[in-house]
Amino acid sequence: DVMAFRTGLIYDEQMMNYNLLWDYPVCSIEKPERLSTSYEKLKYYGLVERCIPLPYREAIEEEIALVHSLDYIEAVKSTASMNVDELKTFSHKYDAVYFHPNSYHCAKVALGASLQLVDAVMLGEVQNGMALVRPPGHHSQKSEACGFCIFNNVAIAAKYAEKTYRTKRILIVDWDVHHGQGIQYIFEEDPSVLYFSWHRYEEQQFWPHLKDSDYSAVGKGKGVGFNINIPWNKIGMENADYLAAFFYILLPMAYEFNPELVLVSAGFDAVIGDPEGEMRATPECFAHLTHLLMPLAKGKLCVVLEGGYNLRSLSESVCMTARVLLGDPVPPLVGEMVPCTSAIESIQNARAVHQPYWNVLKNQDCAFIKDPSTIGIEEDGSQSSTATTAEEKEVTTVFTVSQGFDEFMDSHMKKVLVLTPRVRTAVSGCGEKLTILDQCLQVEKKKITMEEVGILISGGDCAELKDEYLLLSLGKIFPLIDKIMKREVRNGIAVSSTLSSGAFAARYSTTVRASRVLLLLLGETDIPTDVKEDEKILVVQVYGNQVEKKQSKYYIPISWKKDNEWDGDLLSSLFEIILPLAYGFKPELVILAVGSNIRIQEVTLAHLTHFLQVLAEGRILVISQASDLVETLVSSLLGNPLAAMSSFVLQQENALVLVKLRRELKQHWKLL
Ligand code: Q9C
Ligand code: ZN
Repeated sequence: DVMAFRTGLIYDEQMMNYNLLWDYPVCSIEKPERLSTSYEKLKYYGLVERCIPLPYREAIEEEIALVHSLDYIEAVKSTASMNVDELKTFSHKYDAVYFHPNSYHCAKVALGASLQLVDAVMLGEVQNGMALVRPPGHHSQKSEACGFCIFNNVAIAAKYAEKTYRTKRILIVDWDVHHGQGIQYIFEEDPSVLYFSWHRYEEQQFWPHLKDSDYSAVGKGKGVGFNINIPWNKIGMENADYLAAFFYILLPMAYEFNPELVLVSAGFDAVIGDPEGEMRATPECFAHLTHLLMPLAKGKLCVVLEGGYNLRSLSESVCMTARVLLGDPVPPLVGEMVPCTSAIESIQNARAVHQPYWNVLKNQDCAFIKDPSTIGIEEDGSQSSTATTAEEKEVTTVFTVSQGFDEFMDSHMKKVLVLTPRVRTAVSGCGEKLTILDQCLQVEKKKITMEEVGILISGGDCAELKDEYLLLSLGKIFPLIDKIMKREVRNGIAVSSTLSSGAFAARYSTTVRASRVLLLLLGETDIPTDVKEDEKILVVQVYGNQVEKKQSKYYIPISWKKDNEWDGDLLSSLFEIILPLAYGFKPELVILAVGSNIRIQEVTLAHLTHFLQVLAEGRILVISQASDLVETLVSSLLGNPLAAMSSFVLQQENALVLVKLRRELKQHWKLL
């Protein structure tokens, strides 16, 4: 099975061979067990054997010098022969870092491991991968160690990729809870690297206390617009806050940027239980974040460990990330999916400050909120009305880190660990003899009668039922839904001559234990009133012509003003409306029905299909009206890497449609 072996893993026990040799509480949390515990847990979940082990190596001086000064490299080298007193004196020249005689060697291995991962991904030996390394890197600077970091692994990896593979655009996503100021400083004048970081900030009260960490630091000179900071001014940020940052900032900008490689500065100190971050993301949040990054850069994704100091939170989150890299389904998120006021403020301010540099933000609501330096700019009252404050949030669990935390994690992980159906994709009556269909399970059609269908949609206009093509389509679709809901397969696809089969499919799903179904229709068709009003079915219909359709709570039409080439518009509406809505709705099945006469490129549909798999543990049924889309759609359902989109534009007229729609939706829905 090709797909099972696509993720590289680098780990070596050598990187555990250094530790703190004197009493220095500031640094005591950065200990060798961080690595061993993570690796043990990967073994425990059977993930190590599913990855391709990649060999580590020591980085050479020339590579270190891609970022660091020769003087600094010499200074670090000299620590290898220091005694404890000398090490202590040397360490205290820097902020929050310690050296050990083996630190220099380990720092070279951590960097070498990161570079090996970049090589394997860039050469196509693996699709993606993870490097479990210490010391971490993102705080270290040209001539400075800082915050447990000695060499800047991820920054050097980016420079190395540019030099070795002529990579022109690299996205660095820093999801560590601290600001990777080292990475920011290295690339702030460089437009070839888009750096994104969220971090605990508390109006500069939190370490490293830099004004440079605020959202106003957008890059300098040629690099202006290529540095994105999201400062968290409150502790206790949750899954919804992190997802909101991805949907409203990172994903739109990353699509416009169109990277050729994605590097993740993957600290896991924003997870619940971490003593440094004091945030409340749960481990499966990182499964979601990983899945959301996978469509970029044709799936070239390198995850490099940074921080993470609660061994349980760290190791569970590492496993969540690895599982999704391997293509496993994304576990559901628990809890109410509403970001807090403070998070919205930070996100909105980051959008506002970046608006001049990014087309995708140009025609959107991007006013600053409560920014003392921009007197005269009004607060966006509509935004804050849907949000809760951190205190208002329903606190589902109360524990102290020492007491009850493991019980919390045990029960939590039990709830979210999903069993993967053995078969990924089922197909029914997809006609053509495509080789890709050999990787799928072929499902037998059933004979469906008018009576069976008649009871699904009651009342009035069932003229459709006279259409024997509809019955034939449903004969393919219903068995697929049965198999998906019985967890025999993860997802499925059928060709249907009529788009209205989507509504019948959704209705049928609710009779076979799907309590909530998201039905996303692309194209024109009439939807029966009782499906539109069914609170178990959230219908979103996106189409290109300007037919007025009446919106209601469970029926959301998105009608573009400009009806050609709405590829970028569709993905924007996905990020900023459809996914935020869906996260709140928590569907147990997603049905995507794709009409044949829509003017959307195949590659865009593949991206859409990938993103929708972040919901409902990947349970998705795709109905395609056109049989020539099957190959692309199946490939996305199978979890294959996606081609890059040829362009990503949110058209001005259509941006206005989204702005208006968001305002209206807030009446009914607490949006992410
Ligand atoms: N009062 C990483 O997560 N804390 N580094 C210093 C000083 C340092 C974190 C507190 C935290 C460094 C990679
Ligand atoms: Zn950190």
